[in-house]
Amino acid sequence: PTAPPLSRDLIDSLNAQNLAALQDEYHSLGRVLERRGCAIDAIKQRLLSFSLAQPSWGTGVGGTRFARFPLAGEPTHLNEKLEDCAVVQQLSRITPRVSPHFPWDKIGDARAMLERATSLGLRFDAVNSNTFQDAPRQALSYRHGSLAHTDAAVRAQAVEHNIECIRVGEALGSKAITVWIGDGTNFPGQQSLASSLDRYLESAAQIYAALPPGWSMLLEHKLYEPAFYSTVISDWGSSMLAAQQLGPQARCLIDLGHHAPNVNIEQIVARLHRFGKLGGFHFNDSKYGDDDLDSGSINPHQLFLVFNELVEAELRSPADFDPAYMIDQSHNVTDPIESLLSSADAIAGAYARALLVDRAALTEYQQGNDVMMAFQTLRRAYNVDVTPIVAMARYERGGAIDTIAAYRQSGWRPRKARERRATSAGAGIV
Ligand code: AOS
Ligand code: ZN
Ligand code: ZN
Ligand code: ZN
Repeated sequence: PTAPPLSRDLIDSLNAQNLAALQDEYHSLGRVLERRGCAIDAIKQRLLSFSLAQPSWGTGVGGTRFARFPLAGEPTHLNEKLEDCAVVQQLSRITPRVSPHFPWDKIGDARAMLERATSLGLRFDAVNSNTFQDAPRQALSYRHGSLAHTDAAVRAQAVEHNIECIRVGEALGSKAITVWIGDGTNFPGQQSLASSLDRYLESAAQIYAALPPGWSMLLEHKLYEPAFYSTVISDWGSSMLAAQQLGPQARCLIDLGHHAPNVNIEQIVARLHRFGKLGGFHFNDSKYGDDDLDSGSINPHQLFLVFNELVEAELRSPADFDPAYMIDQSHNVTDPIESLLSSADAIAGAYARALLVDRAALTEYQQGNDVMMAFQTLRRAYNVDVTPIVAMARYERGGAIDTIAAYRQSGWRPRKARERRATSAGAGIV
């Protein structure tokens, strides 16, 4: 039996107030799209099968290396994080899975945790290992690296942790492990750039060998931070070569914030898919680096172009198209639930816009080198306000038409502020 956290009556009564306006806007947009030969219901239908994972760590307030400002009522452990994810899911209806992070999330009895998630209407997505910091009472330190460490004993410990994550993930019903490492250097000469990659490949192969059938190993590249001169898996090229060497179950994960400024990420999407290595995404937005700001808040056009490539990739080869979508953000100054709701909406909106692109016309313009009309074909889709389609799909799935308003009316956070213990300013920095 599933018991979602918010009152159904509240959502229904707020939806009742918003429904007439939504229907009016949906039908009016429907007429606009019909004149372009596009059926709004078909777009909505595609949205009905679109979903994203939430990061367990995204439910807590994030911070920077300078400070973290706790929020009264934020979750303090996985049980409470799941509750908050369930709130997001109940309102948005496109975030039914949660991606846990070990050892940040203490699982205890995995079967009980799975039951708890199921009772809240949630499932578990990719497990995340953590060898970028030392856990309390850990035997050997990751100060100078983990999977690529010079000392074989440290590498073995890091491999072991990843394998443990896979085992816990199996019990949780997960199907993938995401591996992001902090390994790299701060000084030229600090490490051999060649040997550190060799060591990584050797360790990664041991993790790969422990993958159950049907599982994926997602390699997440990142060009800097915490290492500031070089990182071992710095870019999609390194990630791709590693994934190719590891085998078919290894694929690449793109965190939108993990590239140098102005890198053409949509092209990376097309490249990875072309070679069967597009594993998944960590959605967020950024202005300068791995800022982990809310999806679509800074550069919604880039998000649209990424989805444009995704829609194209799926059309090209539907059989091997199965990227894992997840939000990976640090909510430092907002209520994390509101950021997750807003981001889920932005991501679904980018997808909806990409679905509006007239593919046949685009191909024709591209083929005929009609540069301006090819561009206009994308522009026309991007310019559409898709809010009514996204909201109608959400409503039909049982969610709230206005998610943030419903969340605020529910009084969830003030209630949790009375129930949950306070967190500290130093803890839980992501
Ligand atoms: C780190 O920069 C990466 O984005 C990882 O995905 C990381 O594990 C996650 O953000 C939690 O810190
Ligand atoms: Zn990430
Ligand atoms: Zn990151
Ligand atoms: Zn990021």
